Amino acid sequence: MTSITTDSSTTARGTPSTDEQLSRLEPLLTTIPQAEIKAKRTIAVMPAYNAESTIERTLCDIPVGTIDEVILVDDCSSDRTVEVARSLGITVIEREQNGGYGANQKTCYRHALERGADYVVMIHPDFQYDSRLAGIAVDFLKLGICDVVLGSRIRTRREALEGGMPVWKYVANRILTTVENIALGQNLGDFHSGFRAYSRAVLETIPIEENSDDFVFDSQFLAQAVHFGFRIGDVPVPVRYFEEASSIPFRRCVTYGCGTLGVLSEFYAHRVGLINSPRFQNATLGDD
Ligand SMILES: Nc1nc2c(ncn2[C@@H]2O[C@H](COP(=O)(O)OP(=O)(O)O)[C@@H](O)[C@H]2O)c(=O)[nH]1
Ligand SMILES: [Mg+2]
Repeated sequence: MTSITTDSSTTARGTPSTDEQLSRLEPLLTTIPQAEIKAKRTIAVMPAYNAESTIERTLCDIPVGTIDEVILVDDCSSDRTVEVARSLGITVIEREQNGGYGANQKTCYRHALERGADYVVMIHPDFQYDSRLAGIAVDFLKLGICDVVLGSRIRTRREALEGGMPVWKYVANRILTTVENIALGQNLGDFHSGFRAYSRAVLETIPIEENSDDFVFDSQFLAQAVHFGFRIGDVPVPVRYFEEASSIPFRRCVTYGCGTLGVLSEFYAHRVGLINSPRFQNATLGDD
C-alpha cells in the first residue's frame, strides 16, 4: 500500500512538498470522514401514477441499508397504487388533484426536505430504471464529487436499442442531449433520464415551484442546476422497456422536446439580460 509522507516542508530545491501540492488540489478530492457520511439521511422519492403492478419490484431492488426512507407520492392514480404502496410499509403521500409529473415531483421534494433528507434519489416506480444503483448514485453525492447524479440510459447505441428503446426516442434523445451539452457546457450521456439523485442544497436552491407541472420540469431543473453552478455527473443505468414502464405518447414527447429547446432559450435570454426569469432566481442567493 502506498503511504503519503506527512512532511509538509518545502523541499531543499524550493519545490513544494507533496503535502503542499495536495492541499492545493480541488476540494473535489477532499476526504470526508466516514462518520460524517454515515450521519447523513438519504430519502428515495417515487413520483407515482398507476404503478400498482411495478412498485414492489422497484422497491425490492433497492439494496438494503442504502436508503433511510422511501416516499411515494401518488398523483391520483386510478388503480391500487396507494393500497399497494401502503402494504409495503413505505411513506405514502396522496395528492389531492392529478397535477402531472412535474407537480408530483414538487410534492416529492417538498416532503423529502421536510423529512430531513440530506440526499434525495428519484426512482420511477414503474420498474424501468435499475433501482439497485440508488446507493451508488448517492455515493457520488456523499463523496462531494457531484451535486446532481443522473442515470444514463445510453451507454452505447447498441445496448440502448437492443434493450428496447424505440428508435425515434433514441434519435430524439441523441439530438436533444447533444444540443443541451453544448448549450449548457456539460458532458452528460442522457439529459432526459428519470433516475436522478440530488444533494439537499440543490433542492433548497432551485426554485422548483416556478417550474412546469408537466414533463418539461426535468429539463428546467437541469438548466437551473447548471445556472446555479451545481456539478452534474452521470452513471450508466440499465433500463427495461415494457408497456407499464413507458406510456408517454409520441405527441407528448414532441411537446416535451420543443419545451426543452424553449428552456435553453430561456436560460440564455436570462443570462444575457434579455429577460428576467423567476426560474433562474433564488431568494437566498439573489440573481447571479
Ligand atoms: N403525475 C403523472 N405522472 C405521469 C403521467 N404519465 C406518466 N407519469 C409518470 O411519469 C414517469 C415517466 O413516464 P413514462 O411513461 O414511464 O415515460 P418514459 O419512461 O420516459 O417512457 C412515470 O414514473 C410515470 O409514473 C401523468 O399523466 N401524470
Ligand atoms: Mg418509464
